[in-house]
Amino acid sequence: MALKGIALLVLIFVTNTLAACPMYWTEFNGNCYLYVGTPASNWKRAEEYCVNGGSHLASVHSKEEDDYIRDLWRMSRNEQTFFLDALKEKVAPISVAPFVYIGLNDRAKEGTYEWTDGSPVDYVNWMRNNPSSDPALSGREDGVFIWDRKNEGKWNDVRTKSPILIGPFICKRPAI
Ligand SMILES: [Ca+2]
Ligand SMILES: [Ca+2]
Repeated sequence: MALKGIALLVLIFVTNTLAACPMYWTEFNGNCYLYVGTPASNWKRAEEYCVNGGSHLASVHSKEEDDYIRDLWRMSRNEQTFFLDALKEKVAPISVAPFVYIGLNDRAKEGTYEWTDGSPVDYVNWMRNNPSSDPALSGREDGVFIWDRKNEGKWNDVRTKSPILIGPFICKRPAI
């Protein structure tokens, strides 16, 4: 009996130790998420960072997942990671609102959106007037971030290689 009890405890210990997600990642509905504030990056380098660690920029498939990611970001973010203050004079103040990169993009075909992790596009949460309706703009804006303009946390298509839009991002991988 005692041995069985110990075996059960060991099993619980091992199960908990071999958590479904790597250290520092958080689990939600069978996936693991990592908020990365450092290094802050543009969309392209953010995706490269995730890929180097065996993941991709986060894909979002439901309002629940959207809310989860937004909460993770709002809890984790440090306003110091936004390097835009020095640019207030040069860009519209509106751009200073916090943002976080996710994996949605239309790099392969303009106007056809895909997730970098290859999952289907079955949910979107675009900000009004996005993706940009001006073809000159949308043709250059092929990555996406969640933007807290007016604390709305909606999605905006943006340039993937911007030297200015340097910010945090969220990587996602399946739980083990
Ligand atoms: Ca585009
Ligand atoms: Ca846009």
